[in-house]
Amino acid sequence: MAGGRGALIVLEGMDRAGKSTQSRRLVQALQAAGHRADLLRFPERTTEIGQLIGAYLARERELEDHAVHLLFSANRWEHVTSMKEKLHQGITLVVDRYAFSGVAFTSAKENFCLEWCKQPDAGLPKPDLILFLQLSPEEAAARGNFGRERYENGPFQKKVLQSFHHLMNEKTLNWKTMDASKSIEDLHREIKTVAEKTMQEVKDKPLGELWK
Ligand code: ADP
Ligand code: FDM
Ligand code: MG
Repeated sequence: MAGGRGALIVLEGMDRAGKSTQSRRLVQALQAAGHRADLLRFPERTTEIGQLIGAYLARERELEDHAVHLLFSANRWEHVTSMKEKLHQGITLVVDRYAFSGVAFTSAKENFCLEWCKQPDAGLPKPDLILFLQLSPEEAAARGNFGRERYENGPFQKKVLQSFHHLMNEKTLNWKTMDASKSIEDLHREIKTVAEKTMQEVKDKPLGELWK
């Protein structure tokens, strides 16, 4: 592979931490610097599965909790072939939420354990870097009120955050916690620096498998 593979870089964090802003900004900056980079987000609401998820999140339809968990995972699996192709062509993928959101949100529900939640995503392309954008609930609230989507309420988000902390304890994954209270530009510069370092480090390394 001339030039090596692209890096798989995931942004995670609580609602309004700046994941979507920073992932867009990072892709723009990488492209402007001459790298090949693409933006992905999960859920990817444009596919048939994604439309079902979108309707569930908008509260337009009900789905059983296990079933919707598997749909979120299936929505990632349906993109795996194209993700691997791009990575192997040397394109870096910046992903706005991934399996960690999947596990954190479902395991915040009653009667779901972390292990069951992780299983459907085991074997997905393993991120080379996971940036956790950390922001207090108070600072997040200052960025605007919750919208009307499912899961957008304080008590549930608190449980989600606890689940994220469990996942971040896994040392086989390259988590980096970023202070998301910084300005958009300052945070962007930090993110771009760690992203470019990771891209350099992994270009000749094989892509891993998540949770395997
Ligand atoms: P997320 O995708 O994590 O929910 P967004 O990127 O959509 O978050 O940002 C949520 C809101 O906060 C948007 O209105 C965005 O413009 C604003 N925002 C994002 N990052 C910052 C920041 N570093 N400082 C202040 N406001 C921000
Ligand atoms: N979400 C996201 C899940 O519950 N499971 C998942 O696997 C993923 C990727 O969907 F509430 C939740 C998290 C959030 C919602 O919102 C997606 P955004 O604003 O599109 O990120
Ligand atoms: Mg977002």
